Amino acid sequence: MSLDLSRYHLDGKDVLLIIPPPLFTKMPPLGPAYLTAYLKQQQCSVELVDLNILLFNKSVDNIKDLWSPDSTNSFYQAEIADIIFDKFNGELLDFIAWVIRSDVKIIAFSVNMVSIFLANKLAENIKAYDSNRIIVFGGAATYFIHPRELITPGFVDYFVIGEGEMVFLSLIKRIKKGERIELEPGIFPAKEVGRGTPIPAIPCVDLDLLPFPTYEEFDLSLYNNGNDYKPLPLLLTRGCINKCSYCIDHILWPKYRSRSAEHAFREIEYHCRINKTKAFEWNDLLCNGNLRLLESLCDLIIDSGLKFNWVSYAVIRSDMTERLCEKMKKAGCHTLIYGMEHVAKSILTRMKKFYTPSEIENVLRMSHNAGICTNVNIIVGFPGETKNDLDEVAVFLRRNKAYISEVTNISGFTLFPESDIGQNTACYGLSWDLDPMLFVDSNGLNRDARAERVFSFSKMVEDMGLRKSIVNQPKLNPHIALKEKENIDPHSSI
Ligand code: B12
Ligand code: SF4
Repeated sequence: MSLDLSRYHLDGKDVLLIIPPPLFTKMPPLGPAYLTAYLKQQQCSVELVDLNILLFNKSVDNIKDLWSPDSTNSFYQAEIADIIFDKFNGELLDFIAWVIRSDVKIIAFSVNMVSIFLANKLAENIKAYDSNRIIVFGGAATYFIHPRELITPGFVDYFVIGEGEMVFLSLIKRIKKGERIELEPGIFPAKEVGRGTPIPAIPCVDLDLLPFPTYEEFDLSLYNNGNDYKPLPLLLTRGCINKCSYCIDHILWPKYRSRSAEHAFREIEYHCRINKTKAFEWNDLLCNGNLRLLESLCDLIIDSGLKFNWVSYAVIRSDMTERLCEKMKKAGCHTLIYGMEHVAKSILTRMKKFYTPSEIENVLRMSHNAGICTNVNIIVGFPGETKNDLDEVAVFLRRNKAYISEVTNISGFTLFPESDIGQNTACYGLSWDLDPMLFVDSNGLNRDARAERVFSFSKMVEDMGLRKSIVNQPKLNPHIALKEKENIDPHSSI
């Protein structure tokens, strides 16, 4: 059965922006929403098709599971894309034919590390019909070598690296003029893959200059289908105030920058009035990077009398106060997800997290006492972590059980080669052979032992009676797994 594409009009448009699956389906994706708002403001005509939500809403239950964060534990990322492509082959080929029938020249995809594989298949089919169409990939997956260089052969003309608004506009204008475009900040021509080094886009300094998303291009009724909870994503800041040793998010989003409280509030007011929004989820890495800004925004919300709930990530910081937590609650803060990650002192130090267990305890209790649901994320198997270190986390959770609403993520430690740890493996006492996922730490803890630790810890959290949401232990690339088994050079045939 074909997709209903009747609301979209491609002819005469400068660019088609596609959101390929799989991606979350609770809310519209914020990156593409920012891009379309900016392009429209700059008089560039864009049509946005959220293929992700269209296919998800057509799926039966067992296929819907492919969209769950858990699916990366069962399938390697490229396998998920293969299954979706296979299940929806008819719809996707019809979709490609529909695109090809139009005169839109620039076809862009917003990709993450899973959807990049499906986007590449779509691009391959588009190019097979008409090699003159220009394919652009942007989004989190284009930033680092992995997965950008795992899509071989790639059918992309340009990768946009980093914040897209300004660079994408400039790229579109220059493609339209037929200009020759070489490697430059934010633009990585595909011909450079394997030889050049991409340079991230220069981040926008004054975020108030960017128009906020209105979601006019989206059919908001499609998200969180069948559920009355219809949140919209928001962004107050980009970047982080910290530089934790394992993290790549502060690299993806360099420099901590914020909108003004007034600018963010105008957006909130707009959505409450126009989109009838009753809940928001902040996509910021942390909502409490600038406490004064957070308090000003809470004041504006409280003074306006607008009533809605919001959820956000937050960091543990010792200068959070009871007064601020109470104000946040009054301003609609429903849940805070704290990136607590660990409590053992030696691990926190190596993570470059500068707080103590008693500070964590204080912040969790303060938030809980203010009436905020207080969730935590935990990383298991950090390099050098001993069984005793993890026991300290268990003891902490037990002691603070009454103040913790949920353990949201229990994640097996992921080694990103671009992180501080990945760049300084010797200092952290680890090494890897075939793939970063297969690293062995100074205590000899390998991937299998880490996975075992994740699952037994997760079971213990369950036995404690604590609610838990997601367990992350992503599946290894099957080619690498095979090579590991055969123990031969992985680069020989991949
Ligand atoms: C909030 C968030 C979520 C929320 C999403 C809520 C929502 N509806 O938006 C939730 C919690 C659901 C989530 C889930 C997951 N997430 Co997440 N998430 C984020 C986070 C913190 C912010 C994303 C965001 O909104 N950014 C704000 C917008 C404005 O920025 P943006 O999306 O990057 O878009 C800009 C540019 O990338 C670019 N751009 C984007 N698209 C395009 C397209 C074109 C053509 C162009 C030119 C440019 C361009 O321009 C945009 C504007 O500047 C990022 C961290 C980060 N540093 O970005 C991780 C991040 C995106 N998530 C990540 C991951 C891995 C996941 C999960 C797979 C984790 C898991 N296993 O559970 C799941 C996905 C599950 C699924 N089925 O989709 C990774 C992606 C890694 C990668 N290389 O792809 C990130 C980078 C975190 C990390 N370091 O691991 N996530
Ligand atoms: S606080 Fe979170 S987002 Fe910020 S650097 Fe640390 S892990 Fe990354």
